[in-house]
Amino acid sequence: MESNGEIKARGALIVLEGLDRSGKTSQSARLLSYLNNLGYPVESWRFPDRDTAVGKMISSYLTNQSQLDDHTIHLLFSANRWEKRSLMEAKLKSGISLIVDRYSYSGVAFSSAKGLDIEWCKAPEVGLLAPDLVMYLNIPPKKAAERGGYGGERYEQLEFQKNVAKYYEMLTDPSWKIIDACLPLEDVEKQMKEIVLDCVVCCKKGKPLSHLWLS
Ligand code: NYM
Ligand code: MG
Repeated sequence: MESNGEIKARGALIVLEGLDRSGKTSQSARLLSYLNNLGYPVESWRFPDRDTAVGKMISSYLTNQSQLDDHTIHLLFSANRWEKRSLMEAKLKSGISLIVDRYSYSGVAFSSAKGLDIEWCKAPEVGLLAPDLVMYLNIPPKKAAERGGYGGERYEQLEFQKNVAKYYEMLTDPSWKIIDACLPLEDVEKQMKEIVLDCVVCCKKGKPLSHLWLS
C-alpha cells in the first residue's frame, strides 16, 4: 500500500440511501462492477445484514414473523452496524472500498418516521465510521410505490414512506449528493459513477477516516 508520511491509502466508504424501490440495490451492483473493472478493490455491503444472528431477528421482524417494540428494533438495526464495524474498518484500511446499501441514515429516518424521538434515534450511531460519500436516490414516494410494487415487508407502504422521506430531508446535509432517481437507470448510473470515482481516488490519496456524529 502506498504511504505518504502518516497518511495511508485506504478504501472509500460509500453509502447509498433512499426510500424502498428508489434503485439503490441495482445501482450498487453497477457501481461494484464499474470499480472492479477499473481495477479498484471493492465490495458491496448492505444493511440490514440479514446473515448475522442480529440480522436474522431483524429479518423476522421485517417479514412480520415477529413483533418487537419500536425502540428494541431500532437498537437491533444499530447493533447490526456495530457488529460489522471492525470488519468495515479493516477492509477500508486494507484498501478495499465499500459500497453500502443503507446505513445509519436509514436507521434514523425509518424509526423517527414511526414517532420515535430523532435525537434518541441518532444516539446509538455515534462512533460508527463516517461515510466518505452519501448518495441519496431521490424519488417521490408515489413514484417509488408505482415501481413494480413493494415486496410486502413491514414499512413498504406509501403513507409511511412519505413520512420517511420527510425525515431523510431533515438528515440531509450539504455534503450529500442528491441523485434524481426518476431518470432512466443508465443516466442515474452515469452520474453516480463520476461521483464515486472521485471519492475513491480521494481516499486512495490518504483521506483520514472519521466517525459519525449525525447533526
Ligand atoms: N431499515 C433499514 C430500518 O428501518 N433501519 C435501518 O437501520 C436499516 C438499515 O429496513 N424498509 C429498513 C428500511 C427497509 C428495511 O431494508 C429493509 P432493505 O434495503 O429493503 O433490505
Ligand atoms: Mg426494501
